[in-house]
Amino acid sequence: MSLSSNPFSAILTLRGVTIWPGLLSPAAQAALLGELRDVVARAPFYQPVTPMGQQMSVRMTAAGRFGWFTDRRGYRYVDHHPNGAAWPAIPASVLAIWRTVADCPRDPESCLINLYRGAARMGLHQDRDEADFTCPVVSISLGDDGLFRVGNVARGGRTQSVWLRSGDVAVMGGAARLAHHGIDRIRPGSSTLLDGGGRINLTLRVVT
Ligand code: MD3
Ligand code: FE
Repeated sequence: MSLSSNPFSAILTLRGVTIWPGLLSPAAQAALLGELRDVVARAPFYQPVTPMGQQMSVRMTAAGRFGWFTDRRGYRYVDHHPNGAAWPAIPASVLAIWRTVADCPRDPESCLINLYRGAARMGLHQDRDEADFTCPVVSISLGDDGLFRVGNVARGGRTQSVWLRSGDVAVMGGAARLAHHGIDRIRPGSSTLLDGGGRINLTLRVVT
């Protein structure tokens, strides 16, 4: 997949999170979406349930060796979809993005695929279900704009927000790897990329 012609023009740093606005050209976004359609055909979006028994507003699926999963038994990584099938492989174009931005000798073992529609949101949390925090987390945004909030490693304190737009890639490494973060809301109708609207976020992680 071809990335945008001049990806180095406008890198933004927010509390240690490096954002590459528009790293993926519209053509690259469309190609990526085509690969995701094949993944989702084999591993359909499902509605996760928290350990407290609440349905999450975000729908999820995954690719790679592991998918992040939650149900009443807790948060964890599992090697299969709730339908029993192994997760599909991470698409080659997604691995290419990781290798461009992650500055990590390892490839990601997990690509969580989050779908936000309507009032879906994700509250402030840390990503800490992984055994190794030395590689960054990489996030790829597709579709409608999402209001991303990032705070501190410790709970509480000030936060800062930025709209992530379709084609943006965010890298959370170093001290930012364990920062609290979340998605307050999406802006419905801000993109025509996805059939049926909404926002897809790919979150790439080394797990083991
Ligand atoms: C900042 N997803 O699935 S990705 C998640 O857009 C998650 O769906 C959000 O947070 C989404 O866990 C945000 C951006 C992101 C991911 C990991 C981070 C930002 C981060 C880790 C540390 C700091
Ligand atoms: Fe997260």
